[in-house]
Amino acid sequence: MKIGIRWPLKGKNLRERAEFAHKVGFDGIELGPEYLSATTSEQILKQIEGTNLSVSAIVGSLDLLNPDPNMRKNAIEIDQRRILIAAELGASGVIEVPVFGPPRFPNVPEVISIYDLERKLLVHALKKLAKSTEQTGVSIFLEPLNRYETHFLNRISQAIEIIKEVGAGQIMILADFFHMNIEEESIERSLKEAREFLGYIHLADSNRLPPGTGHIDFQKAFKALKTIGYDGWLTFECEAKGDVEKDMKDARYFLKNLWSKVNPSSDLRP
Ligand code: LER
Ligand code: MN
Repeated sequence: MKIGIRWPLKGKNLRERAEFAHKVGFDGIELGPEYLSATTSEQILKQIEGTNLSVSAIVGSLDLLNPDPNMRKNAIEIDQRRILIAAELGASGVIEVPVFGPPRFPNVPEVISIYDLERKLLVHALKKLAKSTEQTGVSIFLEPLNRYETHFLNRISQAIEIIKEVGAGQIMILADFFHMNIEEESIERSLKEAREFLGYIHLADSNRLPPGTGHIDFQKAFKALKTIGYDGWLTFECEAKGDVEKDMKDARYFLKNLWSKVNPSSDLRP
């Protein structure tokens, strides 16, 4: 079981945050754009040196469905560079949320729905990125978000459809338990359906607080992950309830315990 963290972290800069993540017992750290724009891979690796942390994944352009064609082209180029950066960092993939918020394209329902237009544009962009994923072994992780954060990609089944339509490269799914709790009929069933495309996981409870503090049934979800043989990252993306260090230690231990219950042979490092 590889547990990573995106937030919450303590510390002002990457070095301090990496030291915090290591101290709490995490295996990896996920990097957002705040770390990626003005820094080289070498500088990033230097900052986490000695902490034993891996970079689990990095964030992509988040702009593949910009209505401006020049911006879309630019977003693809950013992602091609991010895939190379991910390879240099040893990260498993580049996270893509195709669009946040409401639709930004004009509605022409006589010809095509906004969803179909966006889907076709996304498939076009992903086909271009597929080559870079094949050359590097780094995946693109498509992340469905709940309906209050995006109008477009809300459910795992939609991501599967898009990936099948691309039909090339390592385009995988990022399953975020917080969003799944809102959008999926059953977290376990959707994880099983995603089986061959499931590349990465974001963990939070139903309330965006640390796992174990809401009403998601993590034991059932972990059983589903065991059934499909998932061995990728489980990365925290939640808010702290009180003291960040204590909350992260408790939640990490809660998950390790559950994991060892469903995988009796796994180690339980406190
Ligand atoms: C936003 O809610 C989220 O889950 C992030 O992973 C998006 O990048
Ligand atoms: Mn997420």
